[in-house]
Amino acid sequence: MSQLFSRERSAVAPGAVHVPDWLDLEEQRALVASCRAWAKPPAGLRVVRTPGGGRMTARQCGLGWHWFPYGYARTAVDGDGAPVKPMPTRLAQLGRRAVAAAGGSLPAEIEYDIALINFYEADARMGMHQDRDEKSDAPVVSLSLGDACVFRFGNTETRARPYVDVTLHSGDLFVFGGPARLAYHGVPRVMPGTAPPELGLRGRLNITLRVSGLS
Ligand SMILES: O=C(O)CCC(=O)C(=O)O
Repeated sequence: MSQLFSRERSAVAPGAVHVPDWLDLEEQRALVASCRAWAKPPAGLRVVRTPGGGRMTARQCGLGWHWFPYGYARTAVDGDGAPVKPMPTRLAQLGRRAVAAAGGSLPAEIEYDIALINFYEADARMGMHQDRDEKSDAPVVSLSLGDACVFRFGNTETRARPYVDVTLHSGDLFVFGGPARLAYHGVPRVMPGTAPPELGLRGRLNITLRVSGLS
């Protein structure tokens, strides 16, 4: 990505690390192609409805486990009911490499077994929330593809300030674990038209890797 200042890796909060440009263009292309396949039915991208009657503007599907508000299932219980697609070994390995790249390590017996794929069109966003439906405190690994976005990373107590806004670009890695594992976070804004043209993607994809702690 060409820009005036190079983007540096940064510790956004204790336990939260942003690694810009972690995925090269070939890796990004391969992940976008896979996301296109994962997004298809059965158990493909769906609109997520919340118990209060709202609907999330980012569409989502899962691999390994299906997340719904607020739990995990092996089938798309709030979608077409189909069995969730399996967690690819290469994503589990990517999660482990991501933790290492962020300066951490994952015990050998722990494996990433959930991938949530979020697709954001220009006006989609995600409200401040905690990732708290897992039974494991392993770090959350987040990969960005396509349009850049503002990623808001806050504190563990409240959705409100203090928080930090970080611009995530295509290929960026963000990992949060340890004292930051239950920090509130969200995506207040996507920046339409900022995806690398070579990627052939309009919009933003986010792949979030998690350890379920479920059997
Ligand atoms: O799209 C992102 O970067 C954040 C996704 C997220 O917070 C989630 O899936 O829980």
